[in-house]
Amino acid sequence: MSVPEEVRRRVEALRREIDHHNYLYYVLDQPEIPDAEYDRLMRELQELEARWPELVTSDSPTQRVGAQPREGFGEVRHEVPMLSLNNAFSDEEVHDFDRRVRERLGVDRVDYAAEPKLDGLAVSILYRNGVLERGATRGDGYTGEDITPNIRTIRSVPLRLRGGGWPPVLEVRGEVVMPKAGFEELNRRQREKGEKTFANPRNAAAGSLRQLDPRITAGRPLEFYCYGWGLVEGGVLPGRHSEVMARLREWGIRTNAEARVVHGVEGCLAYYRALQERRDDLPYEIDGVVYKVDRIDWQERLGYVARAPRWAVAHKFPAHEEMTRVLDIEVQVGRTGAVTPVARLEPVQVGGVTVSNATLHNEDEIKRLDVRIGDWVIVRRAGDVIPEIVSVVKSRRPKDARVFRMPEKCPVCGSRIVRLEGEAIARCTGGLFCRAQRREAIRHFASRRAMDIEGLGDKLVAQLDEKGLVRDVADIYSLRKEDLVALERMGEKSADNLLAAIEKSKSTTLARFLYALGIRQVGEATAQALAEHFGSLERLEQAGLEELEQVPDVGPVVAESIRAFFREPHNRQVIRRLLEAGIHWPAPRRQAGELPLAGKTFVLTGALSGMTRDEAKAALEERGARVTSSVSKKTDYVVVGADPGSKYDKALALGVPTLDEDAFRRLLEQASEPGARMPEA
Ligand code: 5U1
Repeated sequence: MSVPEEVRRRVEALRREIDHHNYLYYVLDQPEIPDAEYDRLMRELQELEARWPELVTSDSPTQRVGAQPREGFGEVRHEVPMLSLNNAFSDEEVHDFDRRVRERLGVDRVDYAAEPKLDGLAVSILYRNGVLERGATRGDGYTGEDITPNIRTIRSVPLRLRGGGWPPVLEVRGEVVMPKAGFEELNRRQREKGEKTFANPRNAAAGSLRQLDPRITAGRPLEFYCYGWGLVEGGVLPGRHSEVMARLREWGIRTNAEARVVHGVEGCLAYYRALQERRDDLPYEIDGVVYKVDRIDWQERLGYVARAPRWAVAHKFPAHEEMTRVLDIEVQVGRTGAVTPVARLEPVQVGGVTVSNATLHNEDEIKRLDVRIGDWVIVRRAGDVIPEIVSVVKSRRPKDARVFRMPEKCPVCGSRIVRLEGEAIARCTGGLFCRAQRREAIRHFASRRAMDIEGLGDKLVAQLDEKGLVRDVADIYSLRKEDLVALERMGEKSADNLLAAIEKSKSTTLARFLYALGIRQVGEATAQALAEHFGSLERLEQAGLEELEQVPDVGPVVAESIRAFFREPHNRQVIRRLLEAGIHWPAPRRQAGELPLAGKTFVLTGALSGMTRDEAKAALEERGARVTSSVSKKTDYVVVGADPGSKYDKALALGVPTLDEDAFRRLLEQASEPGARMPEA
């Protein structure tokens, strides 16, 4: 039986609709329908194609993972070679680049297309008559590997172009990356399955893309960002790089939202600095920025030298990875008794910061890396996280390199160190008898995101403990001025300041207080969720496992840890003394769902004059709002302070309402009033 006309039409309509939602989701970052609805469309299409196989086409959205594993990769010759970029490592080198460009062109100033340089894998994707025909790696620039089935699994790569007017042959080029969050999640899953983890997102992206079985690639969180083009036949593209990129975007190709046209070398350097500031907040890793002469006729006049264009340069950020030597491996005892091996390193500059220690996490990690004392290692520092050792340079291993052994006794208190079956972490059994655990617990309690006692840092905690003045966190509130001035390096003024900070800390929130207690498994987010759910300490203390597990993110292990904490008489006594000392928080006025900003999502960008970002976030959360880091169509408001970042541009582009500082304050005031509900954005 031939395919009924209405089935044919429905299949085409479904494909158009799914392609449209892919475009909204991956290119514009503006999803319009919930995932469940998307899944329903996809399922309907799959069912129709299963019933009528003659309707299946290679560009159907169902055909991302069709292929079976292959024997090896075929070769692809790049008709237009995939060149590399020259690098600039300083402002001076960028000035030199700009001067050379201007001199060759005989002009005073040049507009550059600037964008992040993603740390991934360069690929070429060829569309013929708007349909994806071939995907290839860069290889040596002239010959790459045919990875078409793998490229097809990447959802941000359209299987066919949108709209019309594209050249019949259009090769786009760009970077395939694994976003940081996806990388962490992949490594977590790999660890759980006992499989190999990846050293960094770039390696993970490369490993995923070079899988012979595209079904494995399909399960990896890869994304594609286009930065240019290669072979173009039978069509005319606009005259500026930035305009071509805008056109590609209209055709459904994802380009980088951070790309800007900047004016002259000053514009380049300002762009570099702004992006460097935000480097750690970006969802993917970047290793610099790229500047390209925007006018294509000027690019053509400048031409190439060796294998790199004269019209572009990569301005690199300081490296996130460096090589150095392991001088020793020691263990550190944390506030929960966790004994963490730490590598003491020959100090090295990594991304502009001197690194002399790197965490080794646990014994299994040391075994996995096979790191020994004396080894040369690659250290990596990304964002605020503690530097890590990525790998060992085995070829440089000295003959006398020593294997690390976990000590049997705690180096601080001499108690036994045990590692329970099934646990990766070894622990000191000394409890609060262990000076390290005691001090860490006090430091944590006083830390900025907990009780926020300014001035109560490492050294002072050590002195207070040594003198026996503070043995547990409740002792902080019995400190007297005469105790303090007797300490080393403590003048009258510092003592007054510290006492004032201690006094100020008494007025807090339940979430901060719970976090400050240092209950195992209860981080900031869980403390917040517990505070929202229970509203009072008494209700939380009395909660059973079942009720605890109803709180978002609280599973059996966390619930048990909370119960164990409150069962312990010593903990209950410390809490009682803290409350007697005057620690208090606002009584719950309403259940979380009834708070005035419940259900509203906010994003903060730029600096507010009267409050820090953490304070603004806390004020919103107290009123029931959610604060997220990226703007989407689902964001209700973007709060815009001085010097806002690209989140502001995105809010404008998506039509998300923005609030300046005054409007934000008014909103907070309104939302403090009893019974207040926020109007719809
Ligand atoms: N963002 C970006 N990365 N990247 C890499 N643009 C860009 N352009 C490149 C390369 C190799 O090359 C062209 C300028 C030829």
